[in-house]
Amino acid sequence: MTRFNGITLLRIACFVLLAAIAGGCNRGPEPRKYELKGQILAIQPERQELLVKHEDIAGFMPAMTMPYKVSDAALLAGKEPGDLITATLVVGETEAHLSTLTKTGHAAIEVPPTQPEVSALEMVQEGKPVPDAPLFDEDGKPRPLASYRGHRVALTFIYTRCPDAEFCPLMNQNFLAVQKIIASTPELSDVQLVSISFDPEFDTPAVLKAQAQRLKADPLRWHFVTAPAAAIGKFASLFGVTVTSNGTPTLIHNLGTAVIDPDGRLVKLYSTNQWTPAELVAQLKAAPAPAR
Ligand SMILES: [Cu+2]
Repeated sequence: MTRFNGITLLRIACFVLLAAIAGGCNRGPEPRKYELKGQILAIQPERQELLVKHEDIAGFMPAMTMPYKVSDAALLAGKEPGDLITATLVVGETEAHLSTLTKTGHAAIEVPPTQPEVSALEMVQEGKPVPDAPLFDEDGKPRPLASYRGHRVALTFIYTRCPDAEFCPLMNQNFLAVQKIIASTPELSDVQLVSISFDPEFDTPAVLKAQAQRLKADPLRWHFVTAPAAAIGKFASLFGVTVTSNGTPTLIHNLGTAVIDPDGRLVKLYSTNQWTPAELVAQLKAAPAPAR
């Protein structure tokens, strides 16, 4: 069941992430409009807000679950959780809302709704600084994201108990392959790999250290880190990664892998497992090398 949910999430998320997640370059006064297709998971009439699991929004955001305001409370009339919808998403400089909302059908909700802890506009954007996070490493030592400034960084989100070979174990194998490539590529000697667990209760520093050793992570290049439970969910949400517990050790989650430049700006975000070690290395090479 959980595996099914995981795969469903992946399928939903399995669209090409377009170059600009949110047009940091689109600074014009004209709001941008996008067609959105998805399913209502929850409605909060008092906030004029819907939680929508939506498909890829071409040019704006990969498939994910996000809260959206509606421009007019009347749009919510007759809508209920499970409804399949099409909508017009209007994105201004400081706010985003749905200006039309049409019910096209109804289906059972497959995945229990998880409210992301950030809004669409807070998501990391290519070319923009990635917010800091109070990470700590396999020795329990503070390793905030900001401490990686001056390095090109590839980070990904995992948890050590993940049973689904196509998810976290694949991210681990991919990072291992990237580690091998950078070890033999002098121009990438500054690169740091960071695997961030979103399961800090189980993934204590000792557990993370064992995982790092099992995977032969080079302590100079690849760290397994996490953050306090109160901070990790929000940080993961910034990358579109949401995590749902169903009461078992297995977590339902999606994926997020990012390349960050030496100034702490996002270069590239992959929101599925559809990337190869060679592609990630190419993104690292494309990022500016740190000043020496
Ligand atoms: Cu996983």
